Amino acid sequence: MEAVETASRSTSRSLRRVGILYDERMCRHHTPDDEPHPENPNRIRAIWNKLQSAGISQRCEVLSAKEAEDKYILSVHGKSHVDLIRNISSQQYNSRRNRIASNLNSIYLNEGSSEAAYLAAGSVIEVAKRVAKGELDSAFAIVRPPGHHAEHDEAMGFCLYNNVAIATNFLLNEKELGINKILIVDWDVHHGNGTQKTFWKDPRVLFFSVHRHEFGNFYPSNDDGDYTMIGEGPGAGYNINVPWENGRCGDADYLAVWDHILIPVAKQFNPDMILISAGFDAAVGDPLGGCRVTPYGYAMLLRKLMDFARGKIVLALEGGYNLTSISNSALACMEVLLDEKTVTGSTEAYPFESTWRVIRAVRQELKAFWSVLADELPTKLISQKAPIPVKKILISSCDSEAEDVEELLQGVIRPLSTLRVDEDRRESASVSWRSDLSNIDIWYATFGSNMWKPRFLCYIEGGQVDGMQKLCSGSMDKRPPKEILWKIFPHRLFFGRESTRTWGLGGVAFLHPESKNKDIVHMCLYRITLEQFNDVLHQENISSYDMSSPLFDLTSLDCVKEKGSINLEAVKKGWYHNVVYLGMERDIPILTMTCDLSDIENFKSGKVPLHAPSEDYANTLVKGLVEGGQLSEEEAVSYIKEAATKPL
Ligand code: Q9C
Ligand code: ZN
Repeated sequence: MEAVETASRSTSRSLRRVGILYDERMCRHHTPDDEPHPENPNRIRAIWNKLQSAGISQRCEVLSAKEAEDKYILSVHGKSHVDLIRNISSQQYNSRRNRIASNLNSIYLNEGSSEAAYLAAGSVIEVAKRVAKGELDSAFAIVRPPGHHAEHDEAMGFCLYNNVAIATNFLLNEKELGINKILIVDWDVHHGNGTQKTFWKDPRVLFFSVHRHEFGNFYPSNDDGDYTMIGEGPGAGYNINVPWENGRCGDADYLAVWDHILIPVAKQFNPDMILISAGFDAAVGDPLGGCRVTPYGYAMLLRKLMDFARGKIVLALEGGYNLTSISNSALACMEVLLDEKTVTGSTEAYPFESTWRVIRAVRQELKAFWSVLADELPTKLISQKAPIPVKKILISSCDSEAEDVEELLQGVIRPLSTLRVDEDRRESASVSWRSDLSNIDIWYATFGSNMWKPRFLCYIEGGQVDGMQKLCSGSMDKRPPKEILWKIFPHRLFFGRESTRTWGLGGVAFLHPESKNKDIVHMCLYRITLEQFNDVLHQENISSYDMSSPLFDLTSLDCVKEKGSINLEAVKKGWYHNVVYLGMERDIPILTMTCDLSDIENFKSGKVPLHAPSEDYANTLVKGLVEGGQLSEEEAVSYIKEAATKPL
C-alpha cells in the first residue's frame, strides 16, 4: 500500500505531501439579497479555479470540509455566541437575521451562514490534525467566512468563528499529537484581534500579527493592534504586533519585519507547528488593504517560515478581496509548499523609513522577552531607504595584497603540463574550496543575454539556446538559482566588439564599471552560491585556468566589498574578468562581471570597436526583460537601441 502510494506520488504528485481543502458548501454564505460585498463566494472559487488550472491541486491531496464539533468551538467562543451562530440560519431567524447582523460590526448573515461557519472552522481543524500527525507535510485551507476578527462572544469584521484559534486549541488539547508550542503568523492586512485575545495569557501560543494600524485609525480601529500589546501574565512576550504607520507597504517592508523580528523570534521560540492566518488583503491591488505585497513577496515570507517546525505549516485563508491578487498570491504560496520551483520576482524599493521605526519600536518593546531582539539595528541597515547603492570603483585588487596575489596566480596560470601537481592533491584541493564556497550565497547581477533565464541556465546546467554558436559546459553544482530578483542600478550599458565565438557577428553587452547617476541599467539578479559563481566566471572568460583553486574566493569577496571592484589576473584575457560589487540585498552581496577601466579607454578611443548587437543577441536581452516582467517588448527594444547608439 505504502509503496504504491509512493510510486504514484513520484509521477504525478509532489515529493512533499501537501494538502489542499476546498468545499463549495462554503459558498452558501453570502449577503441576503446577493448585494455586492467584498467578502463574497467568488473569492474561494477564484483561488480554487486558479490552483486547478495551474495544475497545483493535482499535485496535492485534496480534502473536503467537515463541520467542527461544538466542543472544539467552545474552547474559543462562549456558549451564547455558539448558540447564535448554530441557529442563525434556521427559519425561526428569518425575520430577525438582518437586524441581528446590523447590530454587529461589519457582518452579514443568511441561510447558509451557519453551515459555512462550521465548515470553515472544521476545515482548519481537519488539515491541522493531518499535518500534526505527519500524514501531510503542510496544507492550505481555502475557507470562508474568515475568522481572525471573531472574539469570544462576538462576530465582527466578516468573521463568525475564529477558525485558526479553534484549530490551535484543538492541537494543544489533543495531547497525543505532541504539539505543545504553536506559532500563529497573521499576515492579513488587518489586526487579528480575536486571535490575540484568545491567547493573551497563553505562553504556548506565540501570536504574531503585522497589519495596517495608522495609530488606531485602520480597521478594527482601536489600540489592540499596537506594538505595546505584548500579552499578559504567563503570556507576556508571546504576543507581537507590528503596526504599519501607513499604507503602501510592500515586499521590502514585510521582508524587513521577517528578517529583523519574526524569523529570529521563531528561531528562539522553536514552535512545533505554524498556523498562518493567511489573508491576502495586503496584496498589491487589494481594494481594502492599500498595501503592495506581490506573489513573490508572499512566497518569500512563507519560504522563510518553512525552516521551522520541520515545515509543519498550515495556511488558512482570512481576508483578501481582489480576485486576481488573491489567486496569484495563493498560487505562489502553494508553489513554495510543494517546493518544486525557484521563487522568482522583483522588489525594487527599500523599506519605508516608518518601517524601520516600527521595527525598532517592536524590538525595544520585546527585547526583555526575546534576547535575539536585543541588539540595536546597524545604522548602515536602517539608512537603506534609497533604492540605489553608489560605490566608489577602483581598478585592480586589494593594494596591500597585490604582490602576493600576483605571485600566487602566476603559479596557477602557468600551463598545466609544466606544473608538477599530484593528481590526488589537486583533486582534493578543488573539492575543499568547492564545499567551502557552496555554503555562501551571492547575487549574480546580469545585464546582457544572461538576463534571459534559459540562457543563464546554460551556465548552470550546461547547454545552448537559440542564437548561441557554442555549447556551455555548465557548473559543477547544477542546482538552479534559489531566487531571481530584478533591480535597477545607476550604471551604463553598452555593446562592444565586432564578433564573439558565442554569438557570431555583432557586439555583446558590457557594463561600465563606474556608476553615474543619470544612467540606468536593468539587472536580473540570480541568487547562486559562490562556488557556482566561480564556474560562471570561468565560462564567461574562457581560459586555460584549471579551477583547482577558485578564481574568486572569500578573500576576494571581502576585497571587492571594500574596493568596489577587483580584476581577476588569472583570466585577464577574458572580457568579463572584472568583478564589480553593487551593494547588498538582504544581507547577501550583489556581484557582476564586466570589462575593466582600461578596456573602457580602448572602447572610447576606438581601439576596440563599439558595435550594435546582432538581432539574435538583442532578442535574448529583450526576452529576458519581457519574460522577467520588467519592460514591454517595445520598451525593451528601445532600451537596448539606446544603449547601442549612445556614445560612451
Ligand atoms: N468602515 C478581513 O479581512 N471594514 N476582515 C469595515 C468600516 C471591515 C476585514 C469598514 C474589514 C474587515 C477578514
Ligand atoms: Zn483582512
